[in-house]
Amino acid sequence: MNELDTIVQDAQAAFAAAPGPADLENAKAVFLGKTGRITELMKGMAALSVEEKKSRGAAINIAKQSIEAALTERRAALARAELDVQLRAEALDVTLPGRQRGQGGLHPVSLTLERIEAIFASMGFDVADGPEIESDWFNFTALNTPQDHPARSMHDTFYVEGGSAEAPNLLRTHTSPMQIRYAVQHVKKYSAATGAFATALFSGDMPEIRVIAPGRTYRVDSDATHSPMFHQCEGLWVGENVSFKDLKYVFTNFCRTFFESDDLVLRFRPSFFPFTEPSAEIDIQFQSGPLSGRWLEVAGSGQVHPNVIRNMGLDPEKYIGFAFGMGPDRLTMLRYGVNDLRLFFDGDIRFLSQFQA
Ligand code: 2U9
Repeated sequence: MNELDTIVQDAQAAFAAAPGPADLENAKAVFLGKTGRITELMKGMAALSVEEKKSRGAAINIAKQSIEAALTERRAALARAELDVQLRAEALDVTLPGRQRGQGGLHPVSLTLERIEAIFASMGFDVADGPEIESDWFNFTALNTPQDHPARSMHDTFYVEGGSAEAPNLLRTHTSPMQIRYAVQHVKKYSAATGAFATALFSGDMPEIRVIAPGRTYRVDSDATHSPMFHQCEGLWVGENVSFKDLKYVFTNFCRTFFESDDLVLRFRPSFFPFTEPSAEIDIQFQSGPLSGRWLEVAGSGQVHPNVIRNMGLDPEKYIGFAFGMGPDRLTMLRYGVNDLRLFFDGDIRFLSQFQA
Protein backbone atom coordinates (compact mmCIF):
# COMPACT_ATOMS: atom_id res chain seq x y z
CA MET A 1 0.00 0.00 0.00
CA ASN A 2 1.44 3.40 -0.92
CA GLU A 3 1.83 6.30 1.45
CA LEU A 4 -1.30 8.18 0.21
CA ASP A 5 -3.54 5.12 0.57
CA THR A 6 -2.25 4.73 4.13
CA ILE A 7 -3.07 8.36 4.94
CA VAL A 8 -6.59 8.01 3.48
CA GLN A 9 -7.16 4.84 5.48
CA ASP A 10 -5.82 6.46 8.66
CA ALA A 11 -8.16 9.44 8.09
CA GLN A 12 -11.19 7.20 7.53
CA ALA A 13 -10.36 5.26 10.72
CA ALA A 14 -9.80 8.44 12.76
CA PHE A 15 -13.07 10.00 11.54
CA ALA A 16 -15.02 6.81 12.27
CA ALA A 17 -13.53 6.75 15.77
CA ALA A 18 -14.51 10.38 16.53
CA PRO A 19 -17.40 10.16 19.03
CA GLY A 20 -18.65 13.75 18.50
CA PRO A 21 -18.39 16.80 16.16
CA ALA A 22 -15.55 18.42 18.18
CA ASP A 23 -13.44 15.25 18.05
CA LEU A 24 -14.12 15.02 14.32
CA GLU A 25 -12.84 18.56 13.72
CA ASN A 26 -9.66 17.72 15.70
CA ALA A 27 -9.19 14.59 13.60
CA LYS A 28 -9.65 16.67 10.43
CA ALA A 29 -6.82 18.99 11.54
CA VAL A 30 -4.44 16.00 11.71
CA PHE A 31 -4.92 15.43 7.97
CA LEU A 32 -6.09 18.69 6.37
CA GLY A 33 -4.98 21.34 8.90
CA LYS A 34 -2.05 23.79 8.41
CA THR A 35 0.45 21.17 9.57
CA GLY A 36 -1.73 18.20 8.62
CA ARG A 37 -0.31 15.19 6.80
CA ILE A 38 -1.80 16.12 3.39
CA THR A 39 -0.70 19.74 3.75
CA GLU A 40 2.85 18.63 4.61
CA LEU A 41 2.91 16.43 1.50
CA MET A 42 1.88 19.40 -0.62
CA LYS A 43 4.61 21.55 0.89
CA GLY A 44 7.08 18.80 0.04
CA MET A 45 6.30 19.18 -3.68
CA ALA A 46 8.25 22.47 -3.94
CA ALA A 47 11.44 20.69 -4.88
CA LEU A 48 9.86 18.55 -7.63
CA SER A 49 10.04 19.13 -11.37
CA VAL A 50 7.03 20.40 -13.25
CA GLU A 51 6.22 16.94 -14.57
CA GLU A 52 6.54 15.32 -11.15
CA LYS A 53 4.45 18.12 -9.59
CA LYS A 54 1.64 17.34 -12.01
CA SER A 55 1.40 13.64 -11.28
CA ARG A 56 2.21 13.94 -7.56
CA GLY A 57 -0.26 16.85 -7.18
CA ALA A 58 -3.02 14.89 -8.90
CA ALA A 59 -2.43 11.88 -6.63
CA ILE A 60 -2.43 14.03 -3.50
CA ASN A 61 -5.62 15.76 -4.64
CA ILE A 62 -7.39 12.45 -5.11
CA ALA A 63 -6.33 11.42 -1.60
CA LYS A 64 -7.48 14.80 -0.26
CA GLN A 65 -10.86 14.47 -1.94
CA SER A 66 -11.29 11.00 -0.45
CA ILE A 67 -10.50 12.37 3.00
CA GLU A 68 -12.94 15.29 2.53
CA ALA A 69 -15.64 12.89 1.37
CA ALA A 70 -15.10 10.74 4.47
CA LEU A 71 -15.19 13.86 6.62
CA THR A 72 -18.49 15.07 5.08
CA GLU A 73 -20.06 11.65 5.51
CA ARG A 74 -18.96 11.39 9.14
CA ARG A 75 -20.22 14.93 9.88
CA ALA A 76 -23.63 13.98 8.50
CA ALA A 77 -23.66 10.71 10.50
CA LEU A 78 -22.83 12.54 13.75
CA ALA A 79 -25.50 15.20 13.06
CA ARG A 80 -28.10 12.46 12.45
CA ALA A 81 -27.08 10.70 15.66
CA GLU A 82 -27.33 13.96 17.59
CA LEU A 83 -30.81 14.63 16.14
CA ASP A 84 -31.86 11.09 17.03
CA VAL A 85 -30.81 11.60 20.65
CA GLN A 86 -32.68 14.92 20.78
CA LEU A 87 -35.82 13.47 19.21
CA ARG A 88 -35.79 10.56 21.60
CA ALA A 89 -35.40 12.91 24.58
CA GLU A 90 -38.24 15.15 23.42
CA ALA A 91 -40.49 12.32 22.27
CA LEU A 92 -44.21 12.69 22.97
CA ASP A 93 -46.17 9.49 23.46
CA VAL A 94 -49.36 10.50 21.71
CA THR A 95 -50.91 7.14 22.58
CA LEU A 96 -51.09 8.10 26.32
CA PRO A 97 -54.72 8.73 27.34
CA GLY A 98 -55.34 12.40 28.26
CA ARG A 99 -55.57 13.46 31.90
CA GLN A 100 -59.22 13.32 32.97
CA ARG A 101 -60.74 16.34 34.65
CA GLY A 102 -62.88 15.65 37.71
CA GLN A 103 -66.54 15.76 36.70
CA GLY A 104 -68.00 17.41 39.79
CA GLY A 105 -71.62 17.00 40.72
CA LEU A 106 -74.38 18.08 43.03
CA HIS A 107 -74.13 17.84 46.81
CA PRO A 108 -76.33 15.05 48.24
CA VAL A 109 -78.51 17.63 50.01
CA SER A 110 -78.90 19.52 46.71
CA LEU A 111 -80.00 16.25 45.10
CA THR A 112 -82.63 15.95 47.84
CA LEU A 113 -83.79 19.56 47.37
CA GLU A 114 -84.15 18.98 43.61
CA ARG A 115 -86.13 15.84 44.33
CA ILE A 116 -88.41 17.62 46.80
CA GLU A 117 -89.01 20.47 44.34
CA ALA A 118 -89.85 18.07 41.50
CA ILE A 119 -92.31 16.06 43.61
CA PHE A 120 -94.14 19.14 44.91
CA ALA A 121 -94.10 20.73 41.44
CA SER A 122 -96.02 17.65 40.26
CA MET A 123 -98.71 18.58 42.83
CA GLY A 124 -98.92 22.19 41.65
CA PHE A 125 -96.57 23.81 44.18
CA ASP A 126 -94.53 26.89 43.25
CA VAL A 127 -91.02 27.39 44.73
CA ALA A 128 -90.40 30.50 46.86
CA ASP A 129 -87.06 32.24 47.38
CA GLY A 130 -85.95 34.91 49.86
CA PRO A 131 -83.07 36.44 51.85
CA GLU A 132 -81.03 34.54 54.46
CA ILE A 133 -80.63 37.74 56.49
CA GLU A 134 -84.11 38.51 57.71
CA SER A 135 -85.92 41.00 59.86
CA ASP A 136 -87.35 40.06 63.21
CA TRP A 137 -90.82 40.73 61.77
CA PHE A 138 -90.71 38.23 58.89
CA ASN A 139 -88.85 35.59 60.92
CA PHE A 140 -90.85 35.77 64.18
CA THR A 141 -93.61 38.35 64.52
CA ALA A 142 -95.51 37.48 61.33
CA LEU A 143 -95.35 33.84 62.36
CA ASN A 144 -97.17 34.45 65.62
CA THR A 145 -94.03 33.90 67.67
CA PRO A 146 -94.28 36.09 70.79
CA GLN A 147 -91.58 38.51 71.98
CA ASP A 148 -90.67 36.28 74.92
CA HIS A 149 -90.47 33.04 72.91
CA PRO A 150 -87.21 31.14 73.69
CA ALA A 151 -86.40 30.84 69.94
CA ARG A 152 -85.83 34.60 69.93
CA SER A 153 -83.10 34.40 72.56
CA MET A 154 -79.42 34.98 71.75
CA HIS A 155 -78.83 31.33 72.63
CA ASP A 156 -80.87 30.11 69.67
CA THR A 157 -80.73 32.83 67.03
CA PHE A 158 -77.76 34.45 65.26
CA TYR A 159 -78.34 38.20 65.38
CA VAL A 160 -76.42 40.28 62.83
CA GLU A 161 -75.65 43.96 62.39
CA GLY A 162 -78.27 46.25 60.94
CA GLY A 163 -81.83 46.88 61.98
CA SER A 164 -82.77 48.43 65.31
CA ALA A 165 -83.18 47.26 68.90
CA GLU A 166 -86.93 46.83 68.35
CA ALA A 167 -86.45 45.26 64.89
CA PRO A 168 -83.09 43.49 64.81
CA ASN A 169 -81.69 41.67 61.78
CA LEU A 170 -80.94 37.98 62.09
CA LEU A 171 -80.06 34.86 60.11
CA ARG A 172 -83.41 33.23 59.36
CA THR A 173 -84.06 30.36 61.77
CA HIS A 174 -86.54 28.69 59.43
CA THR A 175 -87.72 29.06 55.84
CA SER A 176 -91.15 30.36 56.87
CA PRO A 177 -90.29 34.06 56.22
CA MET A 178 -89.96 33.21 52.52
CA GLN A 179 -93.55 31.98 52.57
CA ILE A 180 -94.80 35.09 54.33
CA ARG A 181 -93.04 37.20 51.68
CA TYR A 182 -94.45 35.01 48.92
CA ALA A 183 -97.98 35.20 50.36
CA VAL A 184 -97.82 38.99 50.82
CA GLN A 185 -96.71 39.42 47.19
CA HIS A 186 -99.37 37.00 46.03
CA VAL A 187 -102.12 38.81 47.92
CA LYS A 188 -100.88 42.22 46.69
CA LYS A 189 -100.88 40.96 43.13
CA TYR A 190 -104.50 39.85 43.26
CA SER A 191 -105.87 42.38 45.71
CA ALA A 192 -107.77 45.46 44.53
CA ALA A 193 -107.54 46.89 48.06
CA THR A 194 -105.11 49.72 48.80
CA GLY A 195 -104.34 50.44 52.49
CA ALA A 196 -101.87 48.66 54.79
CA PHE A 197 -101.50 45.03 53.80
CA ALA A 198 -102.17 43.76 57.33
CA THR A 199 -105.71 45.08 57.18
CA ALA A 200 -106.35 44.78 53.45
CA LEU A 201 -108.47 41.71 53.84
CA PHE A 202 -108.88 40.48 50.34
CA SER A 203 -112.01 39.51 48.50
CA GLY A 204 -111.87 38.50 44.87
CA ASP A 205 -110.67 35.78 42.56
CA MET A 206 -107.35 34.92 44.08
CA PRO A 207 -105.77 31.60 43.09
CA GLU A 208 -104.78 29.44 46.01
CA ILE A 209 -101.35 29.90 47.58
CA ARG A 210 -99.53 26.65 47.01
CA VAL A 211 -95.78 26.98 47.56
CA ILE A 212 -92.74 25.33 49.04
CA ALA A 213 -89.75 27.20 50.47
CA PRO A 214 -86.46 25.29 50.45
CA GLY A 215 -83.20 26.82 51.68
CA ARG A 216 -80.45 27.34 54.24
CA THR A 217 -81.40 28.19 57.81
CA TYR A 218 -79.33 29.02 60.91
CA ARG A 219 -79.51 28.27 64.60
CA VAL A 220 -77.01 28.38 67.47
CA ASP A 221 -76.62 24.62 67.72
CA SER A 222 -73.81 22.17 66.90
CA ASP A 223 -73.41 18.43 67.53
CA ALA A 224 -73.67 15.11 65.63
CA THR A 225 -77.30 15.80 64.70
CA HIS A 226 -77.31 19.64 64.63
CA SER A 227 -75.32 22.02 62.47
CA PRO A 228 -75.39 25.85 62.89
CA MET A 229 -76.30 25.96 59.21
CA PHE A 230 -78.88 23.42 58.11
CA HIS A 231 -81.56 23.12 55.47
CA GLN A 232 -85.30 23.32 55.70
CA CYS A 233 -88.10 22.95 53.29
CA GLU A 234 -91.48 24.20 54.28
CA GLY A 235 -94.74 24.02 52.40
CA LEU A 236 -97.87 26.14 52.47
CA TRP A 237 -101.28 25.63 50.90
CA VAL A 238 -103.87 28.33 51.59
CA GLY A 239 -107.26 28.66 49.94
CA GLU A 240 -110.94 28.90 50.73
CA ASN A 241 -111.45 25.21 51.25
CA VAL A 242 -108.13 23.57 52.10
CA SER A 243 -108.24 21.09 54.96
CA PHE A 244 -106.17 18.65 57.00
CA LYS A 245 -107.17 15.82 54.67
CA ASP A 246 -105.37 17.68 51.84
CA LEU A 247 -102.30 17.88 54.06
CA LYS A 248 -102.51 14.15 54.71
CA TYR A 249 -102.87 13.35 51.02
CA VAL A 250 -100.09 15.72 49.90
CA PHE A 251 -97.59 14.65 52.51
CA THR A 252 -98.30 10.93 52.16
CA ASN A 253 -97.85 11.19 48.40
CA PHE A 254 -94.64 13.17 48.91
CA CYS A 255 -93.10 10.65 51.36
CA ARG A 256 -94.01 7.59 49.28
CA THR A 257 -92.58 9.20 46.13
CA PHE A 258 -89.47 10.56 47.85
CA PHE A 259 -88.57 7.23 49.47
CA GLU A 260 -89.85 5.18 46.52
CA SER A 261 -91.94 3.08 48.88
CA ASP A 262 -95.66 2.63 48.14
CA ASP A 263 -96.45 0.90 51.43
CA LEU A 264 -94.86 3.61 53.61
CA VAL A 265 -97.18 4.42 56.55
CA LEU A 266 -97.61 7.92 58.06
CA ARG A 267 -98.67 8.93 61.56
CA PHE A 268 -99.81 12.44 62.54
CA ARG A 269 -99.05 13.01 66.23
CA PRO A 270 -100.48 16.06 68.08
CA SER A 271 -97.90 18.75 68.78
CA PHE A 272 -97.51 22.50 69.18
CA PHE A 273 -96.03 25.27 67.01
CA PRO A 274 -96.79 28.98 67.42
CA PHE A 275 -97.65 29.34 63.71
CA THR A 276 -100.08 26.41 63.38
CA GLU A 277 -103.16 25.33 65.33
CA PRO A 278 -103.85 22.45 65.56
CA SER A 279 -100.35 21.10 64.98
CA ALA A 280 -98.92 17.66 64.36
CA GLU A 281 -95.58 15.93 64.07
CA ILE A 282 -95.39 13.60 61.09
CA ASP A 283 -93.75 10.20 61.58
CA ILE A 284 -93.13 7.63 58.87
CA GLN A 285 -92.69 3.86 59.07
CA PHE A 286 -91.08 1.70 56.39
CA GLN A 287 -92.61 -1.76 55.95
CA SER A 288 -89.41 -3.25 54.54
CA GLY A 289 -85.69 -2.50 54.36
CA PRO A 290 -83.13 -1.66 57.06
CA LEU A 291 -85.38 0.92 58.80
CA SER A 292 -88.61 -1.11 58.69
CA GLY A 293 -90.91 -1.09 61.73
CA ARG A 294 -89.42 1.99 63.42
CA TRP A 295 -91.36 5.29 63.63
CA LEU A 296 -89.17 8.07 62.26
CA GLU A 297 -90.06 11.73 62.79
CA VAL A 298 -89.65 13.55 59.47
CA ALA A 299 -91.73 16.74 59.65
CA GLY A 300 -93.91 19.13 61.60
CA SER A 301 -97.21 20.39 60.29
CA GLY A 302 -100.51 22.01 61.10
CA GLN A 303 -103.36 24.26 60.12
CA VAL A 304 -102.01 27.79 59.63
CA HIS A 305 -102.80 29.95 62.67
CA PRO A 306 -105.42 32.67 62.01
CA ASN A 307 -102.95 35.36 63.12
CA VAL A 308 -100.50 34.18 60.45
CA ILE A 309 -103.24 34.19 57.80
CA ARG A 310 -104.02 37.77 58.85
CA ASN A 311 -100.33 38.72 58.62
CA MET A 312 -100.38 37.64 54.97
CA GLY A 313 -103.13 40.18 54.34
CA LEU A 314 -105.93 37.63 54.25
CA ASP A 315 -109.18 37.28 56.15
CA PRO A 316 -108.87 34.24 58.45
CA GLU A 317 -112.67 33.90 58.39
CA LYS A 318 -112.42 33.18 54.69
CA TYR A 319 -109.02 31.66 54.13
CA ILE A 320 -107.66 28.51 55.69
CA GLY A 321 -104.76 26.23 54.94
CA PHE A 322 -101.99 24.02 56.16
CA ALA A 323 -98.24 24.23 56.44
CA PHE A 324 -95.50 21.73 57.02
CA GLY A 325 -91.78 21.85 57.63
CA MET A 326 -89.10 19.25 57.14
CA GLY A 327 -85.33 18.89 57.23
CA PRO A 328 -83.76 17.94 53.87
CA ASP A 329 -80.49 17.10 55.67
CA ARG A 330 -82.25 14.47 57.74
CA LEU A 331 -84.21 13.19 54.72
CA THR A 332 -80.89 12.78 52.89
CA MET A 333 -79.44 10.85 55.86
CA LEU A 334 -82.47 8.53 55.88
CA ARG A 335 -82.47 8.01 52.12
CA TYR A 336 -78.76 7.17 51.85
CA GLY A 337 -78.12 5.70 55.32
CA VAL A 338 -75.72 8.47 56.46
CA ASN A 339 -75.25 8.47 60.25
CA ASP A 340 -73.47 11.78 60.93
CA LEU A 341 -74.90 15.11 59.77
CA ARG A 342 -71.46 16.73 59.85
CA LEU A 343 -70.31 14.63 56.87
CA PHE A 344 -72.50 16.87 54.68
CA PHE A 345 -70.61 20.01 55.67
CA ASP A 346 -66.98 18.78 55.96
CA GLY A 347 -66.45 18.97 52.19
CA ASP A 348 -64.56 15.65 52.07
CA ILE A 349 -64.48 14.64 48.40
CA ARG A 350 -64.27 10.91 49.31
CA PHE A 351 -67.69 11.20 50.95
CA LEU A 352 -69.28 13.56 48.42
CA SER A 353 -68.14 11.66 45.31
CA GLN A 354 -70.18 8.65 46.39
CA PHE A 355 -73.36 10.51 45.41
CA GLN A 356 -72.44 11.14 41.77
CA ALA A 357 -74.64 9.42 39.25
C1 2U9 B 1 -96.22 29.82 57.26
C2 2U9 B 1 -97.06 29.30 58.20
C3 2U9 B 1 -96.74 28.15 58.86
C4 2U9 B 1 -94.26 25.57 58.84
C5 2U9 B 1 -94.14 24.46 59.85
C6 2U9 B 1 -93.17 22.97 61.15
C7 2U9 B 1 -94.47 22.80 61.50
C8 2U9 B 1 -92.05 22.20 61.73
C9 2U9 B 1 -89.70 21.79 61.63
C10 2U9 B 1 -89.62 20.34 61.45
C11 2U9 B 1 -88.19 19.93 61.60
C12 2U9 B 1 -88.59 22.33 60.83
O1 2U9 B 1 -86.81 20.86 59.75
S1 2U9 B 1 -87.29 21.21 60.97
O2 2U9 B 1 -86.38 21.76 61.89
N1 2U9 B 1 -90.88 22.42 61.17
O3 2U9 B 1 -92.20 21.46 62.64
N2 2U9 B 1 -92.97 23.93 60.22
S2 2U9 B 1 -95.41 23.81 60.58
O4 2U9 B 1 -95.30 26.36 59.23
C13 2U9 B 1 -95.58 27.49 58.57
C14 2U9 B 1 -94.73 28.01 57.63
C15 2U9 B 1 -95.05 29.16 56.97
C16 2U9 B 1 -96.54 31.09 56.55
